[in-house]
Amino acid sequence: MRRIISSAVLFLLAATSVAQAATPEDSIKYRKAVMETMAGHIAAITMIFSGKIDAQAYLLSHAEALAAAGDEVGKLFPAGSGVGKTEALPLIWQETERFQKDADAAKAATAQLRDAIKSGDKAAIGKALKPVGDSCKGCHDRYRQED
Ligand code: ASC
Repeated sequence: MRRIISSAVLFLLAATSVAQAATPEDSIKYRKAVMETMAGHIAAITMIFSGKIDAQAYLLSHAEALAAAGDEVGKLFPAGSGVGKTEALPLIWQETERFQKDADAAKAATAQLRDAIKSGDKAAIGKALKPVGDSCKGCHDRYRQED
C-alpha cells in the first residue's frame, strides 16, 4: 500500500512540474540521459541538414524529439538534485527564476527549429539552428561546471 501511495505521489509530482525521482541519484541520471538525447538529436539534425548523410526522412522526428526534450529542460533540476555526481552548479538552485528563463529559451528555440523543419524552408531551418546551440551554450556556460 505504501508503495502504491508513494508511486502515486511521484506520478503526481512528475505530472505537475518537476522530474522528481525517488532519489537525487536518479534525478541526476535522468537529466543526464535527457541532455544526452538532446546532443544526439542535434548532431543527427546537423548531419542531415548539412548533407553529410542522406536521412531526410528522419529529420522531423529528430526535431520533434529535440523539442520534446527542450520542453523538459526546466523541469530537470528539482530541489535536492544538486548533490551527487553532477556537473550542475549550485547557482541553478540559487537563481531559479533566471534559470527558468534560460530553460524557456531552450524550449522556444527547439520548438522554433521543429516548426522550421516542418515548414521545409531551408533558410528558416538554417536560421533556427543557431539559437538552439546558443541556448545550450548559454546555460552550460553559466550553470555547468567546467571540465
Ligand atoms: C550540443 C551539446 C552541447 C551544445 C553546445 C552548443 O550538441 O552537446 O552542449 O550543443 O555545444 O553550443
